Amino acid sequence: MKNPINSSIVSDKSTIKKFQQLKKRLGKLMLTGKFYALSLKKQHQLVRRFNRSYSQLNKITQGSLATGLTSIILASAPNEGLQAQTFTKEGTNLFGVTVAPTQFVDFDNDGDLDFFVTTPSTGETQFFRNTGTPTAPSFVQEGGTNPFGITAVVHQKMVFHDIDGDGDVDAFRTFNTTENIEFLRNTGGAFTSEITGKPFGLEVLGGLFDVGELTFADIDGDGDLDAFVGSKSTFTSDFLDFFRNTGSVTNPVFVKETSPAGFPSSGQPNFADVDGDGDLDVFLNNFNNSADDKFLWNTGSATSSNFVDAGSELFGLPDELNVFGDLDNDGYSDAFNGTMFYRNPKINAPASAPSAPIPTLSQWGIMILGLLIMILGVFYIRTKEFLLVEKR
Ligand SMILES: [Ca+2]
Ligand SMILES: [Ca+2]
Ligand SMILES: [Ca+2]
Ligand SMILES: [Ca+2]
Repeated sequence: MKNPINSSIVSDKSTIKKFQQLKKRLGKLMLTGKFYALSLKKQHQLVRRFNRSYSQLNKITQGSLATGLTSIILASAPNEGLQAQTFTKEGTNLFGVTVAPTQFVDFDNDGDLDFFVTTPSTGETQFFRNTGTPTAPSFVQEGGTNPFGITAVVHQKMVFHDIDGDGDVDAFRTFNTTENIEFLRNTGGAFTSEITGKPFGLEVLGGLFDVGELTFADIDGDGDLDAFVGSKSTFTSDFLDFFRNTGSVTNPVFVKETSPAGFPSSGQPNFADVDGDGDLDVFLNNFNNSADDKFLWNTGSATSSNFVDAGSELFGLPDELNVFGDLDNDGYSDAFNGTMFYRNPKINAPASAPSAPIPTLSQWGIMILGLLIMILGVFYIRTKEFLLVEKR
Protein backbone atom coordinates (compact mmCIF):
# COMPACT_ATOMS: atom_id res chain seq x y z
CA MET A 1 0.00 0.00 0.00
CA LYS A 2 1.25 3.47 -0.85
CA ASN A 3 2.44 5.57 2.00
CA PRO A 4 0.34 8.77 1.69
CA ILE A 5 3.05 10.90 3.29
CA ASN A 6 5.73 9.63 0.88
CA SER A 7 3.55 10.17 -2.19
CA SER A 8 2.77 13.66 -0.94
CA ILE A 9 6.50 14.34 -0.58
CA VAL A 10 7.16 13.10 -4.14
CA SER A 11 4.32 15.21 -5.51
CA ASP A 12 5.49 18.31 -3.61
CA LYS A 13 9.09 17.78 -4.71
CA SER A 14 7.92 17.59 -8.28
CA THR A 15 5.92 20.83 -7.88
CA ILE A 16 8.95 22.62 -6.46
CA LYS A 17 11.15 21.25 -9.23
CA LYS A 18 8.68 22.33 -11.92
CA PHE A 19 8.44 25.81 -10.43
CA GLN A 20 12.22 26.14 -10.19
CA GLN A 21 12.65 25.02 -13.81
CA LEU A 22 10.03 27.49 -15.00
CA LYS A 23 11.50 30.24 -12.86
CA LYS A 24 14.93 29.58 -14.35
CA ARG A 25 13.60 29.45 -17.90
CA LEU A 26 11.44 32.55 -17.63
CA GLY A 27 14.11 34.50 -15.75
CA LYS A 28 16.71 33.67 -18.40
CA LEU A 29 14.34 34.51 -21.25
CA MET A 30 13.67 37.91 -19.73
CA LEU A 31 17.24 38.74 -18.85
CA THR A 32 18.48 37.88 -22.32
CA GLY A 33 15.62 39.73 -24.00
CA LYS A 34 14.41 36.58 -25.69
CA PHE A 35 11.07 36.73 -23.88
CA TYR A 36 10.02 39.77 -25.86
CA ALA A 37 11.05 38.16 -29.14
CA LEU A 38 8.41 35.47 -28.54
CA SER A 39 4.92 35.87 -29.97
CA LEU A 40 2.37 37.45 -27.64
CA LYS A 41 0.55 34.11 -27.57
CA LYS A 42 3.71 32.33 -26.38
CA GLN A 43 4.41 35.08 -23.82
CA HIS A 44 0.89 34.69 -22.40
CA GLN A 45 1.23 30.89 -22.35
CA LEU A 46 4.42 31.17 -20.32
CA VAL A 47 2.86 33.64 -17.91
CA ARG A 48 -0.20 31.39 -17.46
CA ARG A 49 2.06 28.40 -16.79
CA PHE A 50 4.00 30.42 -14.27
CA ASN A 51 0.72 31.47 -12.62
CA ARG A 52 -0.42 27.86 -12.34
CA SER A 53 2.95 26.69 -11.06
CA TYR A 54 3.02 29.50 -8.54
CA SER A 55 -0.49 28.63 -7.27
CA GLN A 56 0.54 25.01 -6.80
CA LEU A 57 3.71 26.01 -5.00
CA ASN A 58 1.79 28.43 -2.84
CA LYS A 59 -0.55 25.64 -1.74
CA ILE A 60 2.26 23.41 -0.54
CA THR A 61 4.17 26.27 1.07
CA GLN A 62 1.01 27.32 2.93
CA GLY A 63 0.79 30.71 1.30
CA SER A 64 4.40 31.76 1.73
CA LEU A 65 5.86 33.99 -0.90
CA ALA A 66 8.03 32.87 -3.75
CA THR A 67 10.32 35.84 -3.86
CA GLY A 68 13.01 34.52 -6.22
CA LEU A 69 11.29 35.02 -9.53
CA THR A 70 9.47 38.08 -8.30
CA SER A 71 12.71 39.89 -7.64
CA ILE A 72 14.08 38.90 -11.03
CA ILE A 73 10.90 39.89 -12.82
CA LEU A 74 10.57 43.21 -11.05
CA ALA A 75 14.21 43.97 -11.56
CA SER A 76 14.38 42.96 -15.18
CA ALA A 77 11.06 43.88 -16.70
CA PRO A 78 11.68 47.61 -17.14
CA ASN A 79 15.25 47.23 -18.39
CA GLU A 80 15.28 46.76 -22.14
CA GLY A 81 19.00 47.52 -22.11
CA LEU A 82 20.07 44.41 -20.28
CA GLN A 83 17.54 42.25 -22.07
CA ALA A 84 18.79 43.26 -25.49
CA GLN A 85 22.45 43.11 -24.55
CA THR A 86 24.08 40.67 -26.95
CA PHE A 87 27.72 41.18 -27.83
CA THR A 88 28.69 41.01 -31.50
CA LYS A 89 31.27 38.34 -32.26
CA GLU A 90 33.76 39.91 -34.66
CA GLY A 91 36.47 38.18 -36.62
CA THR A 92 39.36 36.11 -35.45
CA ASN A 93 42.99 36.97 -34.80
CA LEU A 94 42.27 40.65 -34.69
CA PHE A 95 44.59 43.40 -33.56
CA GLY A 96 47.82 41.62 -34.54
CA VAL A 97 47.83 39.12 -31.66
CA THR A 98 46.56 35.67 -30.83
CA VAL A 99 47.53 35.67 -27.19
CA ALA A 100 44.85 36.12 -24.54
CA PRO A 101 45.28 39.22 -22.38
CA THR A 102 45.35 38.81 -18.62
CA GLN A 103 44.53 42.44 -17.99
CA PHE A 104 44.04 45.58 -20.05
CA VAL A 105 45.58 48.80 -18.78
CA ASP A 106 46.86 51.97 -20.43
CA PHE A 107 50.43 51.36 -19.35
CA ASP A 108 52.05 54.07 -21.48
CA ASN A 109 49.41 56.68 -20.75
CA ASP A 110 48.70 57.50 -24.38
CA GLY A 111 44.94 57.02 -24.14
CA ASP A 112 44.67 53.51 -25.57
CA LEU A 113 44.55 50.16 -23.80
CA ASP A 114 47.71 48.05 -23.67
CA PHE A 115 47.76 44.66 -22.01
CA PHE A 116 49.80 42.30 -19.86
CA VAL A 117 49.86 38.53 -19.99
CA THR A 118 50.96 36.64 -16.91
CA THR A 119 51.32 32.90 -17.15
CA PRO A 120 50.95 31.29 -13.70
CA SER A 121 52.53 27.96 -14.72
CA THR A 122 55.84 29.64 -15.65
CA GLY A 123 55.47 32.84 -13.65
CA GLU A 124 56.40 34.82 -16.74
CA THR A 125 54.98 38.15 -17.79
CA GLN A 126 54.67 39.69 -21.24
CA PHE A 127 53.66 43.18 -22.28
CA PHE A 128 51.79 44.16 -25.44
CA ARG A 129 51.77 47.83 -26.38
CA ASN A 130 48.86 49.25 -28.32
CA THR A 131 50.46 50.86 -31.35
CA GLY A 132 47.11 51.54 -32.98
CA THR A 133 44.61 54.11 -31.90
CA PRO A 134 42.08 54.22 -29.04
CA THR A 135 39.33 53.15 -31.48
CA ALA A 136 41.36 50.74 -33.66
CA PRO A 137 43.83 48.81 -31.51
CA SER A 138 46.89 47.01 -32.79
CA PHE A 139 49.13 45.22 -30.32
CA VAL A 140 52.86 44.56 -30.49
CA GLN A 141 54.82 42.65 -27.87
CA GLU A 142 57.61 44.63 -26.29
CA GLY A 143 60.40 43.99 -23.83
CA GLY A 144 60.58 40.24 -24.30
CA THR A 145 59.76 38.09 -21.30
CA ASN A 146 59.47 39.74 -17.88
CA PRO A 147 59.87 43.39 -18.96
CA PHE A 148 60.18 46.48 -16.75
CA GLY A 149 62.15 44.71 -14.01
CA ILE A 150 59.46 42.11 -13.34
CA THR A 151 60.87 38.82 -12.07
CA ALA A 152 59.36 35.42 -12.77
CA VAL A 153 57.80 33.60 -9.84
CA VAL A 154 56.07 30.33 -10.64
CA HIS A 155 52.33 30.45 -9.91
CA GLN A 156 52.34 34.18 -9.24
CA LYS A 157 49.44 36.35 -10.27
CA MET A 158 49.95 39.99 -11.11
CA VAL A 159 47.54 42.90 -11.38
CA PHE A 160 48.35 46.37 -12.67
CA HIS A 161 46.84 49.66 -11.47
CA ASP A 162 48.00 53.16 -10.61
CA ILE A 163 47.41 52.72 -6.90
CA ASP A 164 49.32 55.81 -5.78
CA GLY A 165 47.69 58.17 -8.26
CA ASP A 166 50.93 59.56 -9.65
CA GLY A 167 50.01 58.77 -13.25
CA ASP A 168 51.96 55.57 -13.75
CA VAL A 169 50.78 51.98 -13.49
CA ASP A 170 51.97 50.07 -10.42
CA ALA A 171 51.61 46.35 -9.73
CA PHE A 172 50.61 43.85 -7.07
CA ARG A 173 51.57 40.22 -6.93
CA THR A 174 50.10 37.22 -5.12
CA PHE A 175 51.61 33.76 -4.72
CA ASN A 176 50.79 30.12 -4.12
CA THR A 177 53.41 29.49 -1.44
CA THR A 178 52.81 32.44 0.84
CA GLU A 179 49.85 34.55 1.91
CA ASN A 180 51.96 37.66 1.42
CA ILE A 181 50.94 40.25 -1.13
CA GLU A 182 53.74 42.12 -2.85
CA PHE A 183 53.44 45.73 -3.96
CA LEU A 184 55.71 46.84 -6.80
CA ARG A 185 55.82 50.58 -7.33
CA ASN A 186 56.44 52.01 -10.76
CA THR A 187 59.44 54.24 -10.50
CA GLY A 188 60.48 55.72 -13.81
CA GLY A 189 58.96 52.98 -15.95
CA ALA A 190 60.30 50.00 -14.01
CA PHE A 191 58.72 48.05 -11.18
CA THR A 192 60.48 48.04 -7.82
CA SER A 193 59.39 45.70 -5.05
CA GLU A 194 58.47 47.89 -2.11
CA ILE A 195 56.22 46.03 0.31
CA THR A 196 55.81 42.29 0.79
CA GLY A 197 53.23 41.35 3.38
CA LYS A 198 50.09 43.41 3.84
CA PRO A 199 50.51 46.45 1.59
CA PHE A 200 48.11 49.28 2.48
CA GLY A 201 46.12 46.91 4.72
CA LEU A 202 45.44 44.27 2.07
CA GLU A 203 45.75 40.70 3.23
CA VAL A 204 44.82 37.16 2.32
CA LEU A 205 42.47 36.37 5.21
CA GLY A 206 40.93 33.02 4.42
CA GLY A 207 44.12 31.01 4.27
CA LEU A 208 46.00 30.14 1.14
CA PHE A 209 44.47 27.23 -0.71
CA ASP A 210 46.22 27.91 -3.98
CA VAL A 211 47.13 31.16 -5.71
CA GLY A 212 46.05 34.35 -3.96
CA GLU A 213 43.66 36.46 -5.96
CA LEU A 214 43.54 40.23 -6.01
CA THR A 215 41.03 42.28 -7.97
CA PHE A 216 40.62 46.05 -7.89
CA ALA A 217 37.52 48.07 -8.77
CA ASP A 218 35.98 51.30 -7.54
CA ILE A 219 32.88 49.59 -6.23
CA ASP A 220 31.63 52.54 -4.15
CA GLY A 221 32.13 55.14 -6.88
CA ASP A 222 34.20 57.54 -4.77
CA GLY A 223 37.05 57.65 -7.28
CA ASP A 224 39.53 55.34 -5.55
CA LEU A 225 40.11 51.66 -6.17
CA ASP A 226 38.65 49.19 -3.70
CA ALA A 227 39.82 45.59 -3.55
CA PHE A 228 38.63 42.02 -3.39
CA VAL A 229 41.13 39.52 -1.96
CA GLY A 230 40.63 35.80 -2.20
CA SER A 231 42.32 32.57 -2.91
CA LYS A 232 41.88 30.16 -5.74
CA SER A 233 41.60 26.56 -4.70
CA THR A 234 41.90 23.52 -6.89
CA PHE A 235 40.72 21.11 -4.22
CA THR A 236 38.75 22.81 -1.49
CA SER A 237 36.58 25.88 -1.16
CA ASP A 238 37.92 29.29 -2.02
CA PHE A 239 36.95 32.64 -0.50
CA LEU A 240 36.68 36.30 -1.38
CA ASP A 241 36.96 39.26 1.02
CA PHE A 242 36.07 42.88 0.35
CA PHE A 243 38.44 45.70 1.31
CA ARG A 244 37.12 49.23 0.98
CA ASN A 245 39.64 51.94 0.19
CA THR A 246 39.11 54.37 3.05
CA GLY A 247 42.14 56.40 2.02
CA SER A 248 42.41 58.36 -1.19
CA VAL A 249 43.48 58.07 -4.80
CA THR A 250 47.07 58.92 -3.84
CA ASN A 251 47.19 57.32 -0.39
CA PRO A 252 45.27 54.04 -0.31
CA VAL A 253 44.15 52.54 3.02
CA PHE A 254 42.26 49.27 2.71
CA VAL A 255 39.89 48.13 5.43
CA LYS A 256 38.04 44.82 5.45
CA GLU A 257 34.28 45.35 5.32
CA THR A 258 31.15 43.36 4.60
CA SER A 259 30.89 42.69 0.89
CA PRO A 260 28.40 44.67 -1.21
CA ALA A 261 24.85 43.29 -1.23
CA GLY A 262 24.51 40.14 -3.27
CA PHE A 263 28.26 39.81 -3.77
CA PRO A 264 29.61 36.25 -3.73
CA SER A 265 31.89 34.94 -0.97
CA SER A 266 34.11 33.01 -3.37
CA GLY A 267 35.35 33.01 -6.92
CA GLN A 268 37.13 35.60 -9.02
CA PRO A 269 35.12 38.68 -10.01
CA ASN A 270 35.70 40.41 -13.32
CA PHE A 271 34.24 43.89 -13.34
CA ALA A 272 32.73 45.60 -16.37
CA ASP A 273 29.79 47.93 -16.90
CA VAL A 274 28.14 45.58 -19.34
CA ASP A 275 24.85 47.43 -19.66
CA GLY A 276 26.41 50.88 -19.78
CA ASP A 277 24.33 52.30 -16.95
CA GLY A 278 27.33 53.64 -15.07
CA ASP A 279 27.71 50.93 -12.45
CA LEU A 280 30.03 47.93 -12.45
CA ASP A 281 28.55 44.53 -13.21
CA VAL A 282 30.42 41.29 -12.53
CA PHE A 283 31.28 38.15 -14.39
CA LEU A 284 32.15 35.63 -11.72
CA ASN A 285 34.64 32.89 -12.39
CA ASN A 286 34.04 29.99 -10.03
CA PHE A 287 37.35 28.14 -9.81
CA ASN A 288 36.05 24.79 -8.68
CA ASN A 289 33.04 24.46 -10.89
CA SER A 290 32.88 26.26 -14.21
CA ALA A 291 29.17 25.40 -14.30
CA ASP A 292 28.79 27.95 -11.52
CA ASP A 293 30.33 30.79 -13.53
CA LYS A 294 27.71 33.50 -13.68
CA PHE A 295 26.81 37.09 -14.39
CA LEU A 296 25.98 39.29 -11.43
CA TRP A 297 23.95 42.22 -12.59
CA ASN A 298 24.37 45.42 -10.60
CA THR A 299 20.81 46.64 -10.01
CA GLY A 300 22.05 49.32 -7.62
CA SER A 301 24.12 52.32 -8.61
CA ALA A 302 27.75 53.33 -9.04
CA THR A 303 27.93 54.40 -5.38
CA SER A 304 25.63 51.78 -3.85
CA SER A 305 25.86 48.44 -5.59
CA ASN A 306 23.40 45.58 -5.32
CA PHE A 307 24.15 42.39 -7.20
CA VAL A 308 21.55 40.00 -8.56
CA ASP A 309 22.47 36.58 -9.89
CA ALA A 310 21.26 36.83 -13.47
CA GLY A 311 22.41 33.41 -14.66
CA SER A 312 25.12 32.25 -17.01
CA GLU A 313 25.98 32.23 -20.69
CA LEU A 314 24.37 35.60 -21.20
CA PHE A 315 24.94 38.28 -23.80
CA GLY A 316 26.47 35.92 -26.34
CA LEU A 317 29.65 35.70 -24.26
CA PRO A 318 31.27 32.44 -23.22
CA ASP A 319 31.31 32.21 -19.41
CA GLU A 320 35.03 31.63 -19.27
CA LEU A 321 35.68 34.90 -21.09
CA ASN A 322 36.58 37.45 -18.51
CA VAL A 323 38.93 40.06 -19.94
CA PHE A 324 37.06 43.26 -20.55
CA GLY A 325 38.24 46.54 -21.99
CA ASP A 326 36.70 49.34 -24.03
CA LEU A 327 38.68 48.46 -27.14
CA ASP A 328 36.75 50.67 -29.54
CA ASN A 329 36.69 53.60 -27.09
CA ASP A 330 32.96 54.17 -27.28
CA GLY A 331 32.43 54.15 -23.53
CA TYR A 332 31.27 50.52 -23.33
CA SER A 333 33.26 47.51 -22.14
CA ASP A 334 34.06 45.01 -24.88
CA ALA A 335 35.62 41.60 -24.38
CA PHE A 336 38.62 39.99 -26.06
CA ASN A 337 40.12 36.55 -25.55
CA GLY A 338 43.04 36.88 -27.92
CA THR A 339 41.35 35.25 -30.87
CA MET A 340 37.80 36.54 -30.76
CA PHE A 341 36.60 40.09 -30.20
CA TYR A 342 33.17 40.60 -28.64
CA ARG A 343 31.92 44.13 -29.27
CA ASN A 344 29.51 45.65 -26.77
CA PRO A 345 26.16 46.37 -28.45
CA LYS A 346 25.95 49.66 -26.48
CA ILE A 347 22.25 49.72 -25.84
CA ASN A 348 22.36 52.41 -23.18
CA ALA A 349 24.10 55.76 -23.22
CA PRO A 350 26.67 55.88 -20.43
CA ALA A 351 27.22 59.63 -20.69
CA SER A 352 23.93 60.24 -18.93
CA ALA A 353 22.46 57.53 -16.77
CA PRO A 354 19.65 56.04 -18.85
CA SER A 355 16.18 56.03 -17.44
CA ALA A 356 14.21 52.82 -17.76
CA PRO A 357 12.25 52.68 -21.00
CA ILE A 358 8.48 52.69 -20.76
CA PRO A 359 7.41 49.07 -20.37
CA THR A 360 5.33 47.44 -23.06
CA LEU A 361 1.91 45.97 -22.34
CA SER A 362 3.31 42.48 -21.84
CA GLN A 363 5.99 43.87 -19.52
CA TRP A 364 3.34 45.66 -17.49
CA GLY A 365 1.50 42.32 -17.27
CA ILE A 366 4.58 40.61 -15.89
CA MET A 367 5.28 43.43 -13.45
CA ILE A 368 1.69 43.48 -12.16
CA LEU A 369 1.88 39.72 -11.74
CA GLY A 370 5.09 40.12 -9.77
CA LEU A 371 3.56 42.83 -7.60
CA LEU A 372 0.48 40.70 -6.92
CA ILE A 373 2.72 37.85 -5.83
CA MET A 374 4.62 40.19 -3.55
CA ILE A 375 1.45 41.64 -2.02
CA LEU A 376 -0.14 38.24 -1.53
CA GLY A 377 2.87 36.59 0.05
CA VAL A 378 5.00 37.04 3.11
CA PHE A 379 8.73 37.63 2.84
CA TYR A 380 10.41 34.37 2.15
CA ILE A 381 10.05 31.12 0.24
CA ARG A 382 9.35 28.26 2.61
CA THR A 383 10.86 25.17 1.06
CA LYS A 384 9.32 21.74 1.30
CA GLU A 385 12.29 20.58 3.37
CA PHE A 386 11.37 23.19 5.97
CA LEU A 387 7.75 22.06 5.97
CA LEU A 388 8.80 18.47 6.41
CA VAL A 389 10.75 19.45 9.50
CA GLU A 390 7.63 21.18 10.82
CA LYS A 391 5.44 18.15 10.10
CA ARG A 392 7.77 15.98 12.10
CA1 LIG B 1 48.39 52.84 -24.16
CA1 LIG C 1 51.62 54.91 -9.85
CA1 LIG D 1 36.30 53.40 -4.05
CA1 LIG E 1 26.11 48.32 -15.15
